Amino acid sequence: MKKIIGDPPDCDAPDTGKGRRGFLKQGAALVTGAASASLVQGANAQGLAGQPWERVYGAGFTGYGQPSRFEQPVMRHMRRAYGDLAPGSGSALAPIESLEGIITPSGLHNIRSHSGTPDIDPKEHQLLLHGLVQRPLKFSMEALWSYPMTTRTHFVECSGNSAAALAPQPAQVPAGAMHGNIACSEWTGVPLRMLLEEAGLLPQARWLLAEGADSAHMSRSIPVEKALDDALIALYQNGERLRPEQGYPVRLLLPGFEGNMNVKWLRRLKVTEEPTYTKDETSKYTDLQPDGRALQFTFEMGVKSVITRPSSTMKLPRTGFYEISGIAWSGAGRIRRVEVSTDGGATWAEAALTGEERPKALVRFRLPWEWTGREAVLQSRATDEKGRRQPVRKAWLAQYSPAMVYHNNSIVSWAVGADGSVKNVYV
Ligand SMILES: Nc1nc2c(c(=O)[nH]1)N[C@H]1C(S)=C(S)[C@@H](COP(=O)(O)O)O[C@H]1N2
Ligand SMILES: [Mo]
Repeated sequence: MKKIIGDPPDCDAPDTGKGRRGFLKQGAALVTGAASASLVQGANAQGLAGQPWERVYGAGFTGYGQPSRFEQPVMRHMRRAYGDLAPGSGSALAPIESLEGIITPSGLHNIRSHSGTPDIDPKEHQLLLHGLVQRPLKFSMEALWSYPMTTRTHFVECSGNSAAALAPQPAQVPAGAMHGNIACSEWTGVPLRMLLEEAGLLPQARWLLAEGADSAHMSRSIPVEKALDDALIALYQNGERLRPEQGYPVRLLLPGFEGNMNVKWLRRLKVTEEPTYTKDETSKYTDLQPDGRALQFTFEMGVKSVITRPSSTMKLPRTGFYEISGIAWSGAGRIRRVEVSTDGGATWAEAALTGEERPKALVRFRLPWEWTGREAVLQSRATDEKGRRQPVRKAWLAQYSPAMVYHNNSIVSWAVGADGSVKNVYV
């Protein structure tokens, strides 16, 4: 028999036990709330005889890891506008009802594309910067990858997110199928300001045309102030190169601005004096007013939140303690407060926040809740650092034409039935 080589020691720092004690203290408070852990009776009842996987050698390493096979059902929600005719047009929404924390795994990032995902060879792709500049420049990807970079966490939300929640009747679908046209990633790239300074803006420069290399040549006009502020030429997403669906090899990232302006597969930036009035900002992405006129250039995404757990189509298996959990964000900056109601907005309690120090990023909110078995209506209401607060659904609807489909940031309501079923309702 071969000698068995011991597992090499790892280099983890010793556990000080500090964090653990804190956790145990908090845990004790929760157990009295009758969470779902079961009581152990007697030493033999602990099941320490072991499971089959404890007695065999485990699987080998993988070059690129995948979720547990028991998690396979966690998938994006497809909204393919033209079905098989154009399988990459429309949206694939993030399954926010199955996710926790703040970062959306890259493989579950929402996708919103007008003409599919182009298969771009980075050796052939270039970014052109021209127009009202002293020195027009062309960047190969090799060149872009060698610039100084910065890393920031931001959400990207399609302005059509939650349009499904404007349907006359509340759809009974998972939260992500309605409100999942949003994701939050850690993005790394070159500040656009750096490239603009290298090219040298002429005094008349006011706008930038940003154009994608997909067959739709999706393009938008960007105010030069935003380009010089926090705009990023994004090259990495959650530590690895951008995913093809997110704009590989290069996308424009405009933190807090509507998803559409975050041009993927970026091939051209043209500095102009006026907006270009592209097809994508005239035929679409305008806000229809009650009098039939369309308001153009609503760049900043509103303050918003959604309870993800429990949410539509879920079922509470028992009465007792639950943690209400959800996501909040604002295009204007940081989230200052999220309040949660369990009685349809009659009373509100302040939720605990995680990640609220980051502007224009997802924040996780949580609130403990004791479900007694009675009917309840769960709502969340976010307020941002500019003091803006989510409107109720009726107030939001009153601002626009009934045909308006963009920028729905109104309060979302989930009704819990006496049987524990959770339904989408309009309040
Ligand atoms: N070139 C190009 N850029 C694009 C799009 C597109 O179809 N083509 N879709 C836009 C829209 S409408 C949105 S909401 C965001 C979505 O980004 P994501 O797919 O990474 O979530 O990309 C924007 N950038
Ligand atoms: Mo979008």
